[in-house]
Amino acid sequence: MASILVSLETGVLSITFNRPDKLNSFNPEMHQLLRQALERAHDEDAVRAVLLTGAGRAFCAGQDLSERNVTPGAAPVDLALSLGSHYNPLVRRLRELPKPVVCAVNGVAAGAGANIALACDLVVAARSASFVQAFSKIGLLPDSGGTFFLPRLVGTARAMGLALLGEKLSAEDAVRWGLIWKVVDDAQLMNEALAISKNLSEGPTKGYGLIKKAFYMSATNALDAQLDLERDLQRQAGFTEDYREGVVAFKEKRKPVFKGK
Ligand code: LHQ
Repeated sequence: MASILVSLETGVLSITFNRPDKLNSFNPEMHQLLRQALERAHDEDAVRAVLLTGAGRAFCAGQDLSERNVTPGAAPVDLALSLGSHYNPLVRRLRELPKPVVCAVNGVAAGAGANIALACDLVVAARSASFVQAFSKIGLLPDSGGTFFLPRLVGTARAMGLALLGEKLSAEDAVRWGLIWKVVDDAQLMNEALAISKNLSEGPTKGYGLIKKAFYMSATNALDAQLDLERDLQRQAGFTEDYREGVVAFKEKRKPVFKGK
């Protein structure tokens, strides 16, 4: 069985982590297949939204620790190599993809698995799901963007508590804290996540890409720079076919038919 399942339906590219017996933890093959799937999402016009989820009871438990040869007395492993070649490019790919990425967190999301979920644009979680910054339990710090996303999403006090204590945060607390978009009953998770993804896949794709860019740049821009950015991106949005269609449809009091152009 492939460690990542990929299917394209009505504009939504569904990507499913598929190592359920290992709680969908990452090995090199999974990184490679995920990279290919996200490149496809980037390159194919038919892909208008991405839906990321996990098979089985977990979303993703981060790095597969059984793959690492960490034993007493063994030579130290350079973890920067793995971050530089796999995790960091993955986080950049998700943030820079000019199409919306929905994450359906179906179960526990731990270590890099939690932060990859947070790198997605819209996170919906099953009520039984949880988020764990497991890193400190093994002597590490949050990676895969965790030290960037967490304080910005929930504030330094809560981010620090999550990182230092490494305790499970329930999906309900995650939504209450503003870490994620929504929590739904377990049985409803995929229906809800698919409905959101389909809705997005029928939207003004180029405009969505510009929304992502503007929000993600606002994390580091001052107001002046952000106002200039909004002006420049709105120029681009105004040149799209979907903008014209949106305005015409509004005037004609009908539902717009966006083509992602
Ligand atoms: C696992 C794993 C796992 C292997 C559960 N690997 N088997 C990347 C590389 C470079 C630099 C450093 O940073 C990184 C990024 C990272 O992600 S580092 C952090 C890696 N992840 C973790 O530390 C999480 C470890 N796992 C856990 O804390 C728990 O298993 C969680 C909270 C995910 C789930 O807890 P439970 O629901 O109580 O399940 P469990 O602990 O009983 O696990 C079930 C099985 O899955 C068990 O195997 P077994 O044979 O005993 O049934 C675990 O060993 C295995 N498993 N995570 N990451």
